[in-house]
Amino acid sequence: MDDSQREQAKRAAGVAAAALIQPDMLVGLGTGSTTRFFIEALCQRIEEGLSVDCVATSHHSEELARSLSIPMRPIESVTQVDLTVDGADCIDPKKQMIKGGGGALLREKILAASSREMVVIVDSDKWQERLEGDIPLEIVPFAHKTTLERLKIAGFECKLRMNKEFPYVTDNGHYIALCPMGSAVQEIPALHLQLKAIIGVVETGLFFNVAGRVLVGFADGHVEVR
Ligand code: A5P
Repeated sequence: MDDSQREQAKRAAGVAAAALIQPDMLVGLGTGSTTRFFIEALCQRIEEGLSVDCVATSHHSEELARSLSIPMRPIESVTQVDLTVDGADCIDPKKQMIKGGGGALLREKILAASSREMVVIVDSDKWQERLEGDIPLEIVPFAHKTTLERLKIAGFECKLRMNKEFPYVTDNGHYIALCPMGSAVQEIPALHLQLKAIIGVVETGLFFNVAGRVLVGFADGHVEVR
């Protein structure tokens, strides 16, 4: 897929997700370029008369939604969300995912876990037989050196995500370590538990047992629901 085909596939998935939203839902807004298409399509439905409230998984999505006059609630005030729509960096047939490429994995996981359904929107290149790519880990900043060292001792050579010459800082004031997935066949829940048990790791970008419908967008504009 070239860039414009990927945009088309992401747009198709985002627009299809907006069609799932029912009146008076509390909707979780994910983060990322695919979710942007969803938020814009949701805005159009609101302009056509749909009444919803929304809560965002990141400052970035919150700002985008507010700029489009989408009614927002602060995440602190929310206990139960009807439906959250979010992207993924990679997803496998068990609907296990790597998320957090946009640096928002902690809030994304909290909202996903608080939702009656998490709908995942991806372009077709992200549907893979096996998860691949780095796993983002949200880590405590003041202890990042010792946390990276502990990860290394456990066999995970992680790199700190940088923003130019400074560590990237999440909306929660944490840093992100990028952990290679490695080639060993590994159960995702066990890998998540192993990483999360390391002191200083706040949350991992491995998501499992949380995705409901997955909307896979294709370059020709069609969408498959999996
Ligand atoms: C944000 O932290 C991520 O989990 C995104 O949902 C994920 O990276 C997908 O982003 P794109 O839709 O931009 O590919």
